Amino acid sequence: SGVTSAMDLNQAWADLKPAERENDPAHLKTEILAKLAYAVGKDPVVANSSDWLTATILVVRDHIVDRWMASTRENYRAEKKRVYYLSLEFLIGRLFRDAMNNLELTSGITQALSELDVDIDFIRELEPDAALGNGGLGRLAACFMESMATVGVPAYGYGIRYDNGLFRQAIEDGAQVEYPENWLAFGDPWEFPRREAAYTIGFGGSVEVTKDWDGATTSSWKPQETVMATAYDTPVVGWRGEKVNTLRLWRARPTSPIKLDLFNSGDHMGALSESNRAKSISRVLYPADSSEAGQELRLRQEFFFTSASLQDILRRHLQQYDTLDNLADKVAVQMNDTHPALAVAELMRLLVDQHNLKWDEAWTKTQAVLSYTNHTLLPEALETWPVNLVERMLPRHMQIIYTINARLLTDVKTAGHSEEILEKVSLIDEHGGRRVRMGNLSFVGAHKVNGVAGLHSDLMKVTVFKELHQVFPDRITNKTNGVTPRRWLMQANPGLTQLLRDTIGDGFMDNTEKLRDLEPFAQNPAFRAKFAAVKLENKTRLAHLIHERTGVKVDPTAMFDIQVKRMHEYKRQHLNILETIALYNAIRANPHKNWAPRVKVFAGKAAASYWQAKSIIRLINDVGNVVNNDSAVRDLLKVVFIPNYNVSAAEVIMPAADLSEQISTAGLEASGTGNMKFGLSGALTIGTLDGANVEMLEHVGADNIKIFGMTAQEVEALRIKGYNPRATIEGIPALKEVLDGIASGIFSPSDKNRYAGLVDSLWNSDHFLVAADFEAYTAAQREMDALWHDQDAWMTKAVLNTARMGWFSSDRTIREYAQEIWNVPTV
Ligand code: T68
Repeated sequence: SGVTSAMDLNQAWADLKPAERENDPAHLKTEILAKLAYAVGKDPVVANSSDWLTATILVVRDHIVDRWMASTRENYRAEKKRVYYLSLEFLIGRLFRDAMNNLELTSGITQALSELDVDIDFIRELEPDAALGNGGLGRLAACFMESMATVGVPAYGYGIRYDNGLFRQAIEDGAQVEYPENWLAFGDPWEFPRREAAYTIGFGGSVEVTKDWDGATTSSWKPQETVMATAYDTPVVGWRGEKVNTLRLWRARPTSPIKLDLFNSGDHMGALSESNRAKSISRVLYPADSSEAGQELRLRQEFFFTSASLQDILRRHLQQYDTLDNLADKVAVQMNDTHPALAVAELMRLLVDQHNLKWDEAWTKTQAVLSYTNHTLLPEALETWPVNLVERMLPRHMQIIYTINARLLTDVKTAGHSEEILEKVSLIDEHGGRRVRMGNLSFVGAHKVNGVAGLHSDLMKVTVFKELHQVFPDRITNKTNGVTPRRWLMQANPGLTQLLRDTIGDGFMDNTEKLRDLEPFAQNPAFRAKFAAVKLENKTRLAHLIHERTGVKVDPTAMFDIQVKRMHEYKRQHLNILETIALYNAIRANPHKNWAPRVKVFAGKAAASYWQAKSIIRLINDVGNVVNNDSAVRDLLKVVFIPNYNVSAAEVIMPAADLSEQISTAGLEASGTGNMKFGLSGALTIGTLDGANVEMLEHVGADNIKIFGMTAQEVEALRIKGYNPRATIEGIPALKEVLDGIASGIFSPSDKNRYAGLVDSLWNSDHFLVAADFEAYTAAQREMDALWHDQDAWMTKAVLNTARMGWFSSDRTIREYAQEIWNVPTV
């Protein structure tokens, strides 16, 4: 090999432009080798794949750190307003490819590694998937963090550094089994522990009231138990690496690790119990989405991270400005759902009890600083806590909530509102055991309250927040969700990204609205062929993953019809699988008709205690078992359930879809974000007029999306009129045949009663109106079959979906929050 002199190397290096210098493979190679030796402690000849990954991540991290410090320094110098995103969930997934892409180091690092005989695609897969979230809400927080860095909003994400993220799902004998997920097993190379950033968090105890010389009273909380919150920081780098923000996650530690007196007296367990009680707060993510956990530990988590974050925010503000007068000019706090709702009471406590502000002044500031995002209208998902639990755990906060409530009710009464309205806006629900309504607390403590799609925001005004909206008509605003195009287009779909760059140039990479330039190419056969080739390549990749994880071989040229998301009855995976069974029956009855070959793909986790959702998972697997082994259907139909759906799986799945299933009961899916990821990669959507599907219809046009079924209005009207599922099912022979088949054990011959509960609930209540939408759904699917046979028409629509999805970038969403809620500039 040619040995270059050090002087030559130095000269070549000096000749490079700064950006090229960073991406220079030779230099990156040196950096990786140095990390391998000095940070990982390995000689290249013995290093394993994980060692190479760690070394490379540490190199990428180094490239972030200078920019991180520069960003932080500049925000401080320019006295910029900071945005704090409080979220109990951040579903970030892997960071390696994301960071590399945003720093534009991908080509340099790929080459450097290849010269070192390391396959980047192999080591990339070794990074654990940080699953500190359940689903859409947590993934939205992650997309927002990346977009805030991209559009130049100085921001901190605040959450909990769970030891165990969302469980790993295995499918055993067709059923979901949960295993702990240990993302920290080998440490997290991205994070920086901040031993100095630690706060005391109190629980329980009592409130002491002291009278001042002038008769004014001061309250002071004397907690009975304290826990330490310590910070771990992860840098979040925006597109093109220009700005870097911070994700700060709190870990719970005992204030005193061990009670030595107890230990010495022989009570070894007792000596550690307090320590375990403290640590348990950041031990595990609650795995239930869209349902209330209702447990004490959950409330402890909520207060723990909210209090630590607010203490940190006030400390940072005071350190810079030495006054709280300008707090609302320099600080915006976004509450992601009601999980951080205690921020309303905690900020009031800190301002009034610790910083001696007058109540009214503190209240004005609190409202000006806080804002709140609602993610669901499902009544069972709206958080409420028993008053006696809050009183016992947070006595001072309960007093503050009572005071806020008393003032609120006085104001509302004075304004002339009725008793009925008073009862609904109250922070306390008095029906059957008194409970604190966290939604109302958040609404009242915030200056803006937003829904996550147009329909959802409209429905908020007439359902959960009807009365509060009457009293505060300017507070509710809409901010339709978005997804980051860096992860969901550039990284997940490199083939399409390259094709787009070759076709319309690079503009779309900085502004996704420029994807519109693609529209004329939808009519261009040569372009459509290339577009179809990319899709086929992505489908082949997914086919491999399916084979690897399920053992089922699928044909990449068949239509990939995909529904991936959390398992929930309102999302109606059962509508999909019932229609699939009907299709199976029809194929068997008429095997030589011109069917469109389909692969039905499902994936998603069910909350461990959600029996009905688990039953649907099992049915999908049982149906797959029968259908996939039935020679009569040949390759016309395959049904697969991919286990352990997570961000990394989504990155393979989204780009490979021909058809995206978004079929929730209208009015129940607040927005959906998977719908956007699919659309961006050119999938056609079959969906109800729900959530952001409504806006997708507006953007892509009615010709390019298949909308079916009842509207939210029709759903409401049907419920009022009285829905009769039995009569509905009796009137649809194909559906009745499907349900009778399931009930007779066709798909579960060893356990004929397995689906009795599921089938009975459809006959007797069918709360999510599966039967009512069944025929419309079937008809829509047959239209998709017909369209599939006309591949030119299909691909034209697919191209137009990609071309018209630019608006759904989370950059657009974040700019709207910045302008209309946070009052911060964007670049
Ligand atoms: C989702 N909500 C909405 N909740 O269902 C979805 N809930 O329509 C929307 O697109 C998304 O939020 C983003 O706005 C959730 O994901 C939860 O995960 C959750 C977790 C804990 C408690 C309640």
